[in-house]
Amino acid sequence: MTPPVSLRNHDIAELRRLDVAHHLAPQQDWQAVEDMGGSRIIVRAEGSTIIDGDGVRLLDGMAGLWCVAVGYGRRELADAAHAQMLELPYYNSFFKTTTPPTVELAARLAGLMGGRLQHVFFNSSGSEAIDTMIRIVRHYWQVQGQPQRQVIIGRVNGYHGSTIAGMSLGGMAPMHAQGGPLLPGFVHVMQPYQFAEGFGESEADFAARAAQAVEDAILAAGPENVAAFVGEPVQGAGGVIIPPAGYWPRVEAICRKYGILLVCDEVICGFGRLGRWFGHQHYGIQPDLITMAKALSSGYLPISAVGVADHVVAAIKAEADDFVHGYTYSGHPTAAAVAMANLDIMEREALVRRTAEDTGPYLAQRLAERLAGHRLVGEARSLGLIGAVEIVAEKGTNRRFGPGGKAGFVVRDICIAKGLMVRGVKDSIVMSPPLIITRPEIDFLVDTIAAALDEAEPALKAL
Ligand code: PXG
Repeated sequence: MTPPVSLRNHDIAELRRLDVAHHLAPQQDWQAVEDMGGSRIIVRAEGSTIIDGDGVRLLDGMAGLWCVAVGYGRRELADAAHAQMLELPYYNSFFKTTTPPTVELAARLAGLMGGRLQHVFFNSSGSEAIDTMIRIVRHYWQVQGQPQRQVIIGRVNGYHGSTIAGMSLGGMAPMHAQGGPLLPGFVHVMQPYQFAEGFGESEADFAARAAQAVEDAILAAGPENVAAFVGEPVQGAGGVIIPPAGYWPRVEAICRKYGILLVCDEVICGFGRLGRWFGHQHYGIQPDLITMAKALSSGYLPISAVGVADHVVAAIKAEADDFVHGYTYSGHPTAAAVAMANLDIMEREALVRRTAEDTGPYLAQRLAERLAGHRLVGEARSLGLIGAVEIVAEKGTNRRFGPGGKAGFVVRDICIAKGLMVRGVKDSIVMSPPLIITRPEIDFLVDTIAAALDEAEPALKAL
């Protein structure tokens, strides 16, 4: 056991009391937090390891919340923020002014996106990026003289943030149930989740069927009314849904056939997660817009962006009027400076190539060796450094323990008790570790999930 680290005089018991009394945590059951006596307080982190107030060390199999690509404790990022704050902590980009890091980051992202995606609009969060993307899409069709194109197609179980627009576009049933009425104009099609919805079907047939759902939705709405299709290259929060081969090229072709904008939400897949700078590059498709956040700054400061293709920007410029949208912190210089330093690290340490050629394949190999054959595992899948383990009641089927989609949470809690932070999503365990994760840490991650599954079996049978 590693000895407890310095607690820097945090009074953890008092913090937990105050947490219950005053802090409303996002996407949580506040009563459940109170019943457990307050949240676990994370006080420190280094590399791929987080450390809580009791000195317990956990391997962070989620990179924070899918974001801390370069790992924790990077002095370089703190130095970048420090230097920029002293020079110019903030200035806006609203009135024909802007700041050096803002422009430098836009140009750098244009280089990483490549192709037609040469323009960048900044925001602070993924949800804000989604709102910006919707505003640009709508404005684009207005200036194109087709203002009736208002329908935006998303997917069931897609996640696009928690603002009203983001959750309306997203397909999270619990969010829809609480957050209604949804904004009008959003339609949801089936997700390309073969394990749950195409079990036993050939991959090619399932890819064709899932893509056909997009075309059917376009035809149902009337192609002349459809503005865009939006999807995560790999659905993250929905449970790491890796689409079957052929799905994305088909969806792209369908969008082109009807002249509909193709949007990839790269908030999780962007910046190396799938082994390329952006997820759409892995699938060989060319979206008209992309959204990005999270690993853009490795979560050290909030910043997000929308990448926009030349032809979309050209159409809006031709209108010669203000695009009346933007946030106080759009292009925040300190956040942009930290993002630049973060990209410096990613490039210097070749984290994208390492994910594609070393750690990503190694994770896939370890999942195959250690988990795919486990009697409680229906499927263990990964792409780059994102993965999921499907928990099943009967090997060789996709039959679950109980109807409530709770198996993932049972196994997750045991993983945490064993020193591994992962997420449960319904009946699966999902992982998205920092891109700096090492092979021994990948071994620990996979071995811990296997041990947790063994230990969970009685509790799973009781579900
Ligand atoms: N798009 C995608 C694809 C996301 O994953 C957002 C947009 C919204 O980003 P912000 O920065 O506004 O949160 C996200 C965020 C989970 C979980 O439970 C995932 C996210 C956020 C919160 C929880 O896995 N992703």
